[in-house]
Amino acid sequence: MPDTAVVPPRPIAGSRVSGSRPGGGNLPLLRDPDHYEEINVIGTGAYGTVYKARDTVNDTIVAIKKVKLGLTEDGVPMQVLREISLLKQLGKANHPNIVRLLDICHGQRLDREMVLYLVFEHVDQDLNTYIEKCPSPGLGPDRVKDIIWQILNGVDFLHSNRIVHRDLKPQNILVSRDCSVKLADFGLARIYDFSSLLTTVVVTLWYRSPEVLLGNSYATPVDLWSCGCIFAELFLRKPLFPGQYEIDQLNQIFQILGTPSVEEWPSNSSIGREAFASRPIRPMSNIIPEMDQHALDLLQKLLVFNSDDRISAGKALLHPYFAEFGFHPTSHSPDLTSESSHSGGSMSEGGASSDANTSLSPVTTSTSFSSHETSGESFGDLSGVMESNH
Ligand code: 0RS
Repeated sequence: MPDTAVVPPRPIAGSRVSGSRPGGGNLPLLRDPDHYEEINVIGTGAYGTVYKARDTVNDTIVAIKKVKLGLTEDGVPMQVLREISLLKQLGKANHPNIVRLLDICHGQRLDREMVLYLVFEHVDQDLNTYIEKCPSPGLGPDRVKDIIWQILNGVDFLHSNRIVHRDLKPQNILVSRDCSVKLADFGLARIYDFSSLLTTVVVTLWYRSPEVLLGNSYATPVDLWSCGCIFAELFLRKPLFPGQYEIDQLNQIFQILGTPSVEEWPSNSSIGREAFASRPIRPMSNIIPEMDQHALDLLQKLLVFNSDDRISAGKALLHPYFAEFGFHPTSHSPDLTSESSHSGGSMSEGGASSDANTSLSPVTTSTSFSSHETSGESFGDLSGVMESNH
C-alpha cells in the first residue's frame, strides 16, 4: 500500500490498551486493539471514524469503526450492549449482503465515556464511487438488477432480524471485487445517540423517506424508500431527489410523485401540507426512460408516500422484475434464544414500530448483561458481548 510507505503504521488504539476490565478478569477479546495497525482513514461521519487497518495476526485488511460511547453511572447502557450483542449474532449468520463484524475491542475508558472498536471485513469500494467510476453508457440493466437485488436481499435480512438501517445510501453500500454488494453502517443508531455526535458532519437527505422528513415514523419501510431512490440512481447515475434541506427534500419528492392530497397527509406531521405547492404527478417513465415495465412497476411500489402501502423487502424480491433470479431466501434469523428472548410480541411485517427512536424492537434482559460492581466502580459487563466469534 502506498500510504504505509509514507506514514509508518501505528497501533489503531494509539497507546497500549489493556484487555482487562476494572477489577481484574480478562475479557475474552478476540484481538487486542494493538493487533491492528491503522493504514488510513476511510471516512468520518456522524458515527465517528472508519479506518482501513491491517490485522497483524492474520495479515489481512480490515475496516475498523471507532465509536465513542457515553457511559451512565451504571456503566455501559443496557441498550448499547443489546445492540452490540445483536450485531455479533448477525455476524455469525454470515449473510452475503451484510458486511461482516469480525471483532469488537474496547479502548480507553474514561469517567463518562468509552471507546469501542468494531472490526469489520474490509470491502474495496463503496457504491457511490462504483456508480461514478462506471464508464459512459452506465451500468447496464442486468448489472442494475443484480445490484438492487443484493441490496434488497440485505435489507430483507436486516428486517427479518428487526433491524431498521435508517440511513441506506450509496456511500454505505459496499461493492467487493467479485461484485458482491454488502450493506454497512447499520444497527448502531442507538449507540450513535449515546456517542458524542459530530454535528458538523453534513448528512445527506437524498434517500430519506417522507415519514422520516415529516417526523412520523422510523419503521422498516424507511429502508425501502431508500432502496427506491438508489434503484433510480443506478439508472440515472445521479440522485433522483437531491434536496439540500428538509423542506427542499420534500419539494423534490413532490415534484416527481405529486403533492399528496389533504387526506393522504399524515395528521401527526411536524410540517403542514400548506408549506408545499400542489404539484402534479410526473410519469416516472419520462424521468427514467431506460427502465423497462417491470423495473418501473417495482420502483413505483418502493417510492410510495404512505409507508403502510410501500412494498416490503421480502415482497420486492418476489416481484416479476426478478423473475429470472428465482427467490432464494437467504435471510434467516441467527439463534438469539441462547442469549436473550423476545419480549412483548415481535414487530409486524413492514409495520410501524411503537418507539420512533428505536432501530431495534425490545429484547428482554439477559442475565449475561447485568452490571457488576467492581473495584468500587460500576461497569456494564461486556463479557456476553465481547466474547470470541469462534
Ligand atoms: C470520499 C468520503 C468516501 O470496508 C470502503 C469500507 C468504505 C469498508 C467498511 C466495512 C464495514 C464500514 C466500512 C462502515 C462502518 C460506517 C460506515 C459509513 C459509510 C461507509 C462505511 C461504513 N470518501 C470514499 C469511499 N468510501 C467512503 C468514503 C469507502 C470506500 C471503501 N470500504 N468502507 N468506504 N463497515 N460504519
